[in-house]
Amino acid sequence: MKSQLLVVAILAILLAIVSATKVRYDNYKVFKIRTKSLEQQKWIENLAKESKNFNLWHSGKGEVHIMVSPQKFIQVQNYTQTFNLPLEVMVSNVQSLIDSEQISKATDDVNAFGWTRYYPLSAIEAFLDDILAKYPDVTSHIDIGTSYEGRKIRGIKISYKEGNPGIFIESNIHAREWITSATATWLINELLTSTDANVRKLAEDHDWYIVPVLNVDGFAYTHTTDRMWRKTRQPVEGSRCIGADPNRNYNSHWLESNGASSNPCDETYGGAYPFSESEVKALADYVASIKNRINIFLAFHSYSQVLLTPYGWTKEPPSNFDHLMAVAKAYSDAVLQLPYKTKYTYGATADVMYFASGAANDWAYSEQDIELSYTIEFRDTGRYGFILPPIQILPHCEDTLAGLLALVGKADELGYLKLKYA
Ligand code: 0X9
Ligand code: ZN
Ligand code: ZN
Repeated sequence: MKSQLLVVAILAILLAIVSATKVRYDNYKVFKIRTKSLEQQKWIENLAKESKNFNLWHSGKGEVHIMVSPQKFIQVQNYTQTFNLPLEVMVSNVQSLIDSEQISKATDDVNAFGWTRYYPLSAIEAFLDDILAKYPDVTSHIDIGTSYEGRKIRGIKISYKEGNPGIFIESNIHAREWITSATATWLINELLTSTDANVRKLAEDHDWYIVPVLNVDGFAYTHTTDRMWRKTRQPVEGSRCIGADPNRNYNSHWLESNGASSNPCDETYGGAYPFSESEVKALADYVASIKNRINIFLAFHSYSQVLLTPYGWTKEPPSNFDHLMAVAKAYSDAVLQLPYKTKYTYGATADVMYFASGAANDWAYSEQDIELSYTIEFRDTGRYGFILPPIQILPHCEDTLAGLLALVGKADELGYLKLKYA
């Protein structure tokens, strides 16, 4: 009996040690490299596939951001020197960024949800419960489903009346993109509490379906273990690597045009088959069940400050590309009006960024007939990247609200908010 207790105690201690061990990024740098050709962009992307020492933060036309361990600085420098590519240090020590992101934790109360810091999943869930209890007449809980590790994926519907057009927001599908769920929760609160006439109309004349954290397992993991985790947490059969890129796992031109990887160790691994990730499957099933009620689909991501239209898997423009661009322009113009002067660009994913197949917004557009469908990459453009300082959360949320007001206004003007169901 005694020895059994001892075993349990030892196991508990071991577990505590394992879970307390956080991945550290001491002296890791993020380099901004200006590339002159697609070949060079690809070379750096390929380098990033060796995931221990490299991690791709951003890749776009003419510019790649790559996180590099100190041992590999020389390799990157050699390459950029050989091809005479401008190299800039964007982040000089990733760990100190992560550390300063945590500082506000000490001073702020987890339970007083105030958007002055980033909160763990439990606090976000408590926030949702609070909102549901406070506004029972206009909010309802959406049970999206269950994650691989058994967490609940929660959503909220805000509806003030019958017969509204619908807006669906998928957020934090990529685990490390914390600003997305901070924004989604802020938006929920704003739609319910704002007294601004324009915001009241935005809130009350549309049905809102918001999933603040879709990749719940990955999100939890970024809090407990590895701040830079992107994928899901489902082990891959026959591989030592864990997780798939959930934004390559939707059943829409899955794994086509090199827009995703079939290597489980890659950051853009598309999964073993479409919808192999339970979080993605759950979201897709839910959206499919209400697709007639959805006029606009938005996927919240970071970073780069860009609105991405379909498609990600082909450079062929979608049929209503002009409208998609006009609506994106409205968002961008409105954000630029604010004192923060945040610049959002816009364009088709495959054009302005890279090929991405099996992504949520393409799936919503092509397979669910939701004709206004965007990936929005939030702040910033690389100064802090994924580790956007908490002090920027509220200003960024204001940006987003101004953008959404304009986006929805333009969508209405162009006739996209008509009811699709009788
Ligand atoms: O690569 C992605 O999944 C998104 N960028 S991120 O840096 N947040 O990972 C962009 C996806 C855009 N996809 C389509 N419009 N198809
Ligand atoms: Zn296809
Ligand atoms: Zn993302």
